[in-house]
Amino acid sequence: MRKQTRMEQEQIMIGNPAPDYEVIVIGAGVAGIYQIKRLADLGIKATVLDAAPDLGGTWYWNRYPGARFDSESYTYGYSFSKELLGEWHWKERFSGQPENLRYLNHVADKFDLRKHMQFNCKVEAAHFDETDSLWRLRTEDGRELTGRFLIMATGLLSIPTLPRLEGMDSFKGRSFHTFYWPHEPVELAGKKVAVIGTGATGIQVIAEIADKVGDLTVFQRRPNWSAPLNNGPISEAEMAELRARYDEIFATCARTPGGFEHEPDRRGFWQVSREERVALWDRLYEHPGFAIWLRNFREIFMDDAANAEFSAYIADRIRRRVKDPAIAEKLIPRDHGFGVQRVPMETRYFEVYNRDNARLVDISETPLVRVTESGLRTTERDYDFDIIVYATGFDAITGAFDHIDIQGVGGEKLRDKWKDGPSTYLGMFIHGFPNLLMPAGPQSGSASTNYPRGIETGVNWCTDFLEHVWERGYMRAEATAEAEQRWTDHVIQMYSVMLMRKAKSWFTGYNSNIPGHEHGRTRYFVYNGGAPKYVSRISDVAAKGYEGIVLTSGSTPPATPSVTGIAGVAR
Ligand code: NA7
Repeated sequence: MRKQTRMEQEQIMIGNPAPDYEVIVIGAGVAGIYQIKRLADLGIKATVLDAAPDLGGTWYWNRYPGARFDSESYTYGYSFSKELLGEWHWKERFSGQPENLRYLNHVADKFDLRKHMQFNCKVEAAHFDETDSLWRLRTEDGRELTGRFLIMATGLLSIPTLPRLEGMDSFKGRSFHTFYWPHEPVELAGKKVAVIGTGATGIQVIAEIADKVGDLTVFQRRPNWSAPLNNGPISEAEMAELRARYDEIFATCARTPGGFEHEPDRRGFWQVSREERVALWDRLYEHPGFAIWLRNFREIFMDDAANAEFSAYIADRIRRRVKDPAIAEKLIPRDHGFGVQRVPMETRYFEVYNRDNARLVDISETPLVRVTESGLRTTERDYDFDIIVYATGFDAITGAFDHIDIQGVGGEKLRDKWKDGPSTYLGMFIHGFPNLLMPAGPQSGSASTNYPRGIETGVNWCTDFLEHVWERGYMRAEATAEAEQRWTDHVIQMYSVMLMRKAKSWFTGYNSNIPGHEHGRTRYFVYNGGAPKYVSRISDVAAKGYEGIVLTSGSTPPATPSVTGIAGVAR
């Protein structure tokens, strides 16, 4: 048993152990920043812990060239403050990492939030204390903190994963995962650079550095469907127009399944002629952002034949852009259709392969064998490099949870409970882990939609929930097993109609670099019902007095829930 700290002993002696904080938030990214803003406004004693040296989460870490939003900048920013909306000028339609990080810092400074944040503070363990109904956290530097509520704002893609290749430590040049791209400028001119991975990250970094390096070699295991981002600057005048439309923009985002300004074409794929379909696609190919994905016919996501026709259209686009027909064919995915994996948006990506200094190595044909002192070896030959860039993805969605020793009631470990995939109630609660909230958790609406829009929804809901709890003097909140089962079943059932259920993608939990995450062992990570339905579900739960959640005043829950009903979780 863990030895009690002096403070704990004193608290127990006075008979009313008070936690250090009413709320501890883990993660100072987009979600954590807004969460602490809401809590600070309420005057709640709360803190944010983050392992990084500063705030920003995703935008603190991912400093690789080309890192930028695929969401329209003005739909990515927070909507909670008119003053903030009025003063911030997004310089590009799809803003890059440096500006994004500046924005988050501006928000934190404007609302004086830094004083509530602790950096270089890596949480190693979080154990629920059933006697005192609070969370006991231990940080890497040996500190212990207690909080009545624990809010996980740890991000969807915050644990990068590397290939498991022999010799990775032996390489004499520089190598890094894109997530850990160095903070100081990396000299690329004249350098021989390898990029492994052609997901959203690889596609961004490859296109950005191709004309800056001496020589670029891309190691591609599977191509991804990708289409032009069509980025551009936002002038002062355009920004003024956008500001005037903010209410309308956010109202549209709230109405659309993806939480973007993009609304699906509801005419019906098979109800319009082939010529009309192609006319739409020609327009969408030139349209900025995810339009090609989200303004398209909805059948693309569910109907194999519709998806195949559209995929063939995009394949032709790729053939038109890549001069060498053999390379073009290698860049066209064969194992999945367009849009069933997360669609990376690109800026002159396909043209990279027309350059004299760039080459594509198809490692599905000639797999990587090992890393050598001077570069990479495939089954065919050795390659020499100065820099190896791993754009190899993340232990997505649940990775950040698995990296903390989270223990709930009876010492149950969350990583054991979620061994084969997450199960949650509303993507916000976990049965057996009382007083733990996830404003943008697995199986919530945020992961599959415009993330900050989902985050604001989740944070607002969680904050309202906590106010409900505090106003009534409850100490403990836990989702019932039944509520969690029904929600998880609902999430699983929604996958069954989506083509994406078959995808080898982080949306289904696939990651070849993590044992147990092989393709076919589907993890039901995201709520696929779209933002409006998700909001309607969680609002309904709140309106019904937070049904599915047992709220109790004392430390130990009663045998029969005293407050909220546990039957009839809204479906
Ligand atoms: P992704 O989308 O998971 O892509 C990872 C890429 O790395 C993908 O092409 C993988 O090929 C490749 N990969 C991974 N491991 C290996 C090994 N061991 N050998 C060769 N190639 C490998 O991650 P991203 O960072 O690009 O994007 C993640 C999200 O960030 C993105 O969706 C946005 O929301 C932002 P595979 O497909 O597995 O054959």
